[in-house]
Amino acid sequence: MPGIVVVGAQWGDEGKGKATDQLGDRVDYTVRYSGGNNAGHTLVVGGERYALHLLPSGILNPNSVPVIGNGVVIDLDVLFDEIDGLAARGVDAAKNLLVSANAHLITPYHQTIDKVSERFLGKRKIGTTGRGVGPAYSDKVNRLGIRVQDLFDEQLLREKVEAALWQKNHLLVKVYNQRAIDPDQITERLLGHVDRLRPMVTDISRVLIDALDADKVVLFEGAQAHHLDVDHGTYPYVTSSNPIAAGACTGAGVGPTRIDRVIGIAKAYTTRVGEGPFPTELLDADGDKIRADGAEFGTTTGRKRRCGWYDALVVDAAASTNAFTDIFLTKLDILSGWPKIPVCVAYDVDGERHDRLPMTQTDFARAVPVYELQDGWSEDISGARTFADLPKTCQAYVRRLEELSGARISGIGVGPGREQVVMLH
Ligand code: 2SA
Ligand code: GDP
Ligand code: MG
Repeated sequence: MPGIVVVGAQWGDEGKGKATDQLGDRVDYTVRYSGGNNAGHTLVVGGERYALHLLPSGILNPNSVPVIGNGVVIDLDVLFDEIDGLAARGVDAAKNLLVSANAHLITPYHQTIDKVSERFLGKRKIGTTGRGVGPAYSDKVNRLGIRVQDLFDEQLLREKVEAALWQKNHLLVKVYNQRAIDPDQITERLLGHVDRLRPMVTDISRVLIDALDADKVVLFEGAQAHHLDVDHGTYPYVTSSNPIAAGACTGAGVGPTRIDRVIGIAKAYTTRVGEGPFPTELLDADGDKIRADGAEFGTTTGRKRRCGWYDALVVDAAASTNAFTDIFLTKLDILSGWPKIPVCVAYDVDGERHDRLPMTQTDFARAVPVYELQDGWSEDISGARTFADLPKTCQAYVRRLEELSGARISGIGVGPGREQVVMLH
């Protein structure tokens, strides 16, 4: 089973980092294919917590080659800070890391534009992470982006930075009331990374195709999630890339027939960070309790995550579009102690019942959840290692989610630690 994709089934932070790490020793290559350092993937190994933003979670597995694909936008300052931070903790992330020559770079002007445009949007802001991700992807699509390979041609780099800044400086000065950005300063800053970066840069598509041909196991690690996908998510409240499974093909350069398994990662409840519709959101003390119990704060920005009950329509939509072969259900332990647990099984939109996501965002934003009440359990389940260890009502909760969510559940997270899992298949 050589090509595996891990995808978030909700709005991110489902525990993709931990799920990726779970596949552990069997994986030869771990590939980030979308997003940038807006991501925050947390792993807890031997009691040590690692929060990764740009490097794939496989970095902690010494047998797996970490790869950054062409679909990722890279802030080189962040990349090398992350590598140095890991080195200080005894992890040599630079040793095997491979970076696509076609990946685009996030530069300081992308961060500036991200922040000022959010301010400018006011009430209509997206709630971005402010890391410059959206503006870097805009430049990519607008054919004004700077790619990793441009660093190796100084003259070209200077011309490209100048071209990219020409329009932006007008905008920054005239519309956003900011200072113009000096292209030479940016170019020098980028060139400062060249020597360290050069040995890592390669044709990632070729490397991965050769690996797959040799029956190596390649794990594509999604960032963000289905409902933050720029095409399939709750647009415009989305990120600017394609986190969906198909994004692994464009973002790493492998054909769809190379993907054998797509694992959807779904939290046992729902969270969202940033703006946008969220039908099962709890704006009361129950939401606060889930946030406190689940430590639901942004791994990158520290922002409070919005919390709510499990929404089966949200996961079902992700299961269909991504063709999940199975689901890894995370954070089930956080639901211990609720006498009854509501699960959203349909929406009411202006009196009409919807069993699937409505077609338009106008309807989705007005959707009122129709809940089914499941019996809860009071036991601490963080020590469970087999399905039989779980209380009967907890087993029934899992089975009901499985029926509603469009794919079989193959594993369950019962705590943040690497060992805190119940495997079903
Ligand atoms: P951006 O910065 O342009 O990608 O923001 C656009 C939307 O995408 C959301 N987004 C995320 N949602 C969940 N988790 C993310 N990573 C961090 C984490 C988030 C954090 O692991 O906790 O620390 O705040 C992530 N990255 C982007 C974002 O909230 C916007 O809604
Ligand atoms: P990602 O972006 O999908 O990788 O998720 P994040 O790392 O942003 O957020 C998930 C959080 O939940 C992290 O702090 C993980 O350590 C933690 N986590 C993952 N799985 C579980 C689980 O099954 N139970 C508990 N209690 N925590 C978990
Ligand atoms: Mg996260």
